[in-house]
Amino acid sequence: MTTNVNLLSAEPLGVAFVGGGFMAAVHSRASRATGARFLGVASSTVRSAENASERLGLGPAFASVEELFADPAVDVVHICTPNATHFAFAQAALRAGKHVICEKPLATSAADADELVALAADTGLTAVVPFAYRFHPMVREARARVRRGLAGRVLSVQGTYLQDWLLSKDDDDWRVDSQIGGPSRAFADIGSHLCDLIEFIVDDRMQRVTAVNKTVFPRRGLTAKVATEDIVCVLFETQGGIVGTLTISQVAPGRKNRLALEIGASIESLVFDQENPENLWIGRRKGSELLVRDPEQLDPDAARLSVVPAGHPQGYQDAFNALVFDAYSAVRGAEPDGLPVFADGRRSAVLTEAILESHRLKTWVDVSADLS
Ligand code: SOE
Repeated sequence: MTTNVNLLSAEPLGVAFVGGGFMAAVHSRASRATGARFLGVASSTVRSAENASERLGLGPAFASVEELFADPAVDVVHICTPNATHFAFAQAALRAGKHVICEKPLATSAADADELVALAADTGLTAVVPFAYRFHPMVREARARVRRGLAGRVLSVQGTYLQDWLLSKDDDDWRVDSQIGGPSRAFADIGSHLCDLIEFIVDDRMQRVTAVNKTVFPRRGLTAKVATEDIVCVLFETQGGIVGTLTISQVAPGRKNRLALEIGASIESLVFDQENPENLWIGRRKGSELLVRDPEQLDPDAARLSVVPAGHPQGYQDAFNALVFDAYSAVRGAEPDGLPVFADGRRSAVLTEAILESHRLKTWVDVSADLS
């Protein structure tokens, strides 16, 4: 593992952004922290690119996304656009020789995600999907405890990812519309993070899944016919025999972004809640403890991601900063442990299709073909 590539002393990378919404703001703050050179932004119209450029300080507005991809000074492209556009933009960026950080879901079908993985491998370019929750120090601590055997053998997982921003029938967003957001909403948007995090921590893969999905509002706001799900309940079993349940909802009152998991192993239970990311509850038959982030008490992988001393809270943006830092280090030739790449985005697309199929056919879906 090489992680000590010194980004700050190297020639700054030239970066550009496609899209100018909430996620572009998060990406750009993380990119700025590395000292990257901002070369501009493209969006659906020149006017919205200009607007994003002014609001976020991204550099000049490109007249088109093609012009952005053709700029030889651009080393890395951040794709932060609605889901249905990710495939074509990521493909064009790789073909133009750019390193890519593409928002999730990487693609709206597993077949498209396959193509992108193959293209990334052919070009040898760095191709990252920002499963940023992997970059919380206490997530790394949980992973290290499983890896080092401190937690014992993992037996069960209980995961939830709950939000309430789509609670009312008047709430609407492009993610609701399957033409723009893709065939799955709650699972592809947030369930994907949850599954990625579980597989990352327990170092095992779901082998079969069964799901029940619910669309609470058949029409919302401007969307006349809602074909995407508000709630998903999943039962799964991993290749290594871990069993688990997941509840994913975007209509859970009072829950803003509650990704929470409980890993039940034979010696320890490990509980992480991304709304309180400085803590990891470690349950033991005797002597349970609430471990509070303190680099001096953490595994080296978790301590590496602790950017401020204990007692100075870190959060979501810090995790994102760490992801972008590691992605740029990979562009420089490092191999940072735990960097989520296009293969992880593809994995998520495979699970998304399995969840939709399981709900449709009211049956278990075997995803073991994806494990070889
Ligand atoms: C909206 O549901 C959203 O912003 C997701 O798209 C993000 O991936 C998640 O981190 C927070 O919620």
